Amino acid sequence: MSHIQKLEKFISLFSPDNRVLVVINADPDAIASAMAVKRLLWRKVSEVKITYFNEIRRPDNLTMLRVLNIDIIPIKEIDEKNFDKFVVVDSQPDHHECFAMFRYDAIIDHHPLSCDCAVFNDIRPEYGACSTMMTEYIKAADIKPSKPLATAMLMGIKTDTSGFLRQTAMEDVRAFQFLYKYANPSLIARIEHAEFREKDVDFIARAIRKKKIINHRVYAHTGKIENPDQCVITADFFMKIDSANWSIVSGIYNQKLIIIIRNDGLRKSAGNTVKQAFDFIGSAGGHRTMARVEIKMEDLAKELSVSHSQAISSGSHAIDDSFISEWIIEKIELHAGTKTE
Ligand SMILES: [Mn+2]
Repeated sequence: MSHIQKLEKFISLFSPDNRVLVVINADPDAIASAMAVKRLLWRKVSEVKITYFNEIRRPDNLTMLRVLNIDIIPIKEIDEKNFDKFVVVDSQPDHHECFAMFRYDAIIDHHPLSCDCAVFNDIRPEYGACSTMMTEYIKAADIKPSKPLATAMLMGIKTDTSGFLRQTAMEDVRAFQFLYKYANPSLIARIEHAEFREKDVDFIARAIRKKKIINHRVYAHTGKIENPDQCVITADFFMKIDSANWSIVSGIYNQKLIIIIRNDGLRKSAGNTVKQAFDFIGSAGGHRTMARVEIKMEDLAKELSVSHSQAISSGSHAIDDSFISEWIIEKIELHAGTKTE
C-alpha cells in the first residue's frame, strides 16, 4: 500500500462529527506522533484530544511541552463518553493496561508487532521512530508542518534513534531532512539543554563531594535519598567525566539500598556484573550499559554484621554509610573486571 493509500484509508475512518481521543505513553516520539494525528484530522472531525497516562518527570520532556505549547491531558481527566473514535500511536494496546481501557479504530506504531486489533493497523517495526511514519502521512497529505509540529517530530526521531546511533532506517533520515526545513533548531537546543531541575543539581553537588574514582569507576554513595531518580540522574552525569568507564551511584530509599550502574558499553555488561555481585542478596539486573540493584536494608544489615558487626547500631537497621560505600566498592571491583583503559 502506498503512503497515499494508507493516508486515505486512515482518514476514511473518520467523519466530521467524530470526537477523537489519541492515547499515548508520553515521550517525545509519542507526543509528536499524536500532534501529527491531530494535524491530519484538522477540520475533518469535530475534536481531537491527546491523553497520556504516565507521569512526565524528565525536565527535557516537560520543557518540550512548555516551549512548543503542546496540550496533552492526563487520562484521569478524560471522560471516555465524550469520545467516539480512539487512536493509539507509538504503542500497541497490549503494551500497558491503561491502553486496554479503550477499543481502537487505529493503531500506528513502530514497535514489534504484538497487537493489531484495530480497524486500521499500521505497524512498521523496521522504523526508528513513529514520528517518521507520521512524517510520511503528513507528506502524503501535502501538509506543510507548523514550526512546533516539525520541531516535535524532529525531537521524536532524534530521541528514539539516539541521534541516529540506534537502529535507524533510511526513512528516518529522510523524514529528518524533510522536517528540518520547518523546525526551529534553537528550540531543540533549548529542550535538550534542559537536563536538570535545580534540586537535581543540588543533589549532584552533594554526590560530587562524596565521589571516589577507582579503576576508572566513579562511585558515590549518597545516604538517604528522596527519590531513586536522583541516583539515575547522577549516574548519567558522572559518565560525562572523561576518564569514567563506569559510574555507580547508590542511596537509601524506603528501607532499601538502591544502586544505579552505568557503563560505556565497551566492557563487561553492567547487568551481568550486578547479577554476579548482588543477586545473592537482592534484586539485581539490567542491560549492557545500565543496571539497577535493590537490597532490603534488613538483609544488608545481616550481611554486613558478619564482616562489620560494629557497624550495626543495636535494634535498628541503621548502618554507617561509609560501610555501605566500602561494601559496594568491594563487590563491584571484584566482579566488574579489570579492563580499564
Ligand atoms: Mn517511538
